[in-house]
Amino acid sequence: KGAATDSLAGVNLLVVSNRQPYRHEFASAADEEVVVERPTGGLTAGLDPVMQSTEGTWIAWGDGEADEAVADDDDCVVVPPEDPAYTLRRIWLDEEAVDEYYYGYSNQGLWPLCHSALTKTRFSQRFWDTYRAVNERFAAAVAEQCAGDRSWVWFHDYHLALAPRMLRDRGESEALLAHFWHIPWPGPDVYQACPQRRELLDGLLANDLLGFHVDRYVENFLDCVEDLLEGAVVDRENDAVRYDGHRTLVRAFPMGVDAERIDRQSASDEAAGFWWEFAREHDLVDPERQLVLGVDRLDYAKGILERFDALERLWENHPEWRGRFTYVQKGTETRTGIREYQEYQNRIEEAVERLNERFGTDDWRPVVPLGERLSEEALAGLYRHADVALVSSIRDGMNLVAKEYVAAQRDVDGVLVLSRHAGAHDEPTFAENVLTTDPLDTDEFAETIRTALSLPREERRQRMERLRRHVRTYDLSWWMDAVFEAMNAIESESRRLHDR
Ligand code: GDG
Repeated sequence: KGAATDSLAGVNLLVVSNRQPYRHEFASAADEEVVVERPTGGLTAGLDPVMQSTEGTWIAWGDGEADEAVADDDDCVVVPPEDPAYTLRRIWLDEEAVDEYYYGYSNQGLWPLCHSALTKTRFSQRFWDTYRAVNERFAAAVAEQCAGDRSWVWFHDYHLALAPRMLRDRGESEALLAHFWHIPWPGPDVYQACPQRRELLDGLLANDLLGFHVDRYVENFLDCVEDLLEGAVVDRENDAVRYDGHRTLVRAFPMGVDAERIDRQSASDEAAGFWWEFAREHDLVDPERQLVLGVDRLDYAKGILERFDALERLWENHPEWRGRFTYVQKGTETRTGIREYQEYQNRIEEAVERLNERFGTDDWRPVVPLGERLSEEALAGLYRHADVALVSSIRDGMNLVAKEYVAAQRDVDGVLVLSRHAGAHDEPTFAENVLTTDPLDTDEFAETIRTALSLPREERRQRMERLRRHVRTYDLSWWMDAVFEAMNAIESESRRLHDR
């Protein structure tokens, strides 16, 4: 924990997100016994210790089967179960609300909009009404938890764009509101396609602090405000917006990963055990056969089909590379209730079959799909042994896989191929030390993979060392500290103005 996190003493910290850090599920269909699923990975795992030390409240959609059953009257449980430290307050959503708020407005409206996939957007009045209603319920819950004179509310992501304004409308003018937007923010050209463009900006500008991963999104957001929101004044010098008598600071906070933990996991017995079994099963023990890895939610924004096109081009144009590397696609099914995702996932399956049929031989399977969810240790083992990682997002807020791969590379031997359209690529150390690709340029992408596979050892080491230093310095706790520090500064400034 850094200095800023320590200065949370005395703060009533409220974290508000769609996903909850702990899920309660029945151990089996017949059983009344409840098992608690712990937070894994990234943000939830990173924020959990902060919440435990500040005894705050986390408000989220209660999406576990048993959640409702274990809830007491006011929907709250204290977590973690073995050492209760902070309150988890669940918002219960019925199937229709999940369909319209989550699968609807959030993931068929805002997700494709923010990833500039306009032909995939579906905006409907029904989706919008439910999105508003659910945001209103979050705002009501937050309002009930705001107590004392130092409530800091930290909203997460695109599911909750309206909640900050709704909270203000409930009379919470004193609470300090921050919002982190985990996905890209598009420029006005794209953004204006959204029928609710003004309402969303209005909702977000009720925050005191609005965070994005990189400057590009900050600029895009300010451009949208300037072009589309009457009455708002953009202060470019300070990256702030004055609107409706309120000032919002808009800033970039490039999110990091818990690099130390991932490095440790990559050296664990579990990582080694998983790796050896996997390597034997897929003929990867041979040092002449390299491993190329992709790890994604199976989402069209990640450019997975484009990756298969590039691999096909590579094996087609350079037959000498057949048999010399295996591509492993660790893919997690996601949002399968949405037609576009179902279709995308089917097309991925077809591509895997096509490549394996076209190039496979008796002793070499070119593409190995891996669908099951891996433990963090097993995943770290895979990262550690991958000679090349491919991150080929068409658009991506940050992309943590790129950073996790670097963090797990304790043998300092692998090469990261990274799309110029992933937020991570905006960080100069990444841009300088990865092999940059443009996933839509199939020939170039194929050549970049070939270059990665044959990069001399010394160059690989130099690049990876610089990347590793970077992800260790700018890790997850650095990121949280940066956000808390910014909140602290805003609070001090407003107190100073108040006291004058
Ligand atoms: C959004 C933004 C932004 C995947 N398979 C397994 C597994 N994973 C974990 C990875 C990684 C996470 O899932 C994926 O994170 P990304 O950052 O790549 O992507 P999104 O899910 O789209 O996240 C993105 C992020 O928010 C944070 O702000 O970077 O741009 O789209 O952590 O490790 N984890 C385990 N087993 C798996 O099989 N344990």
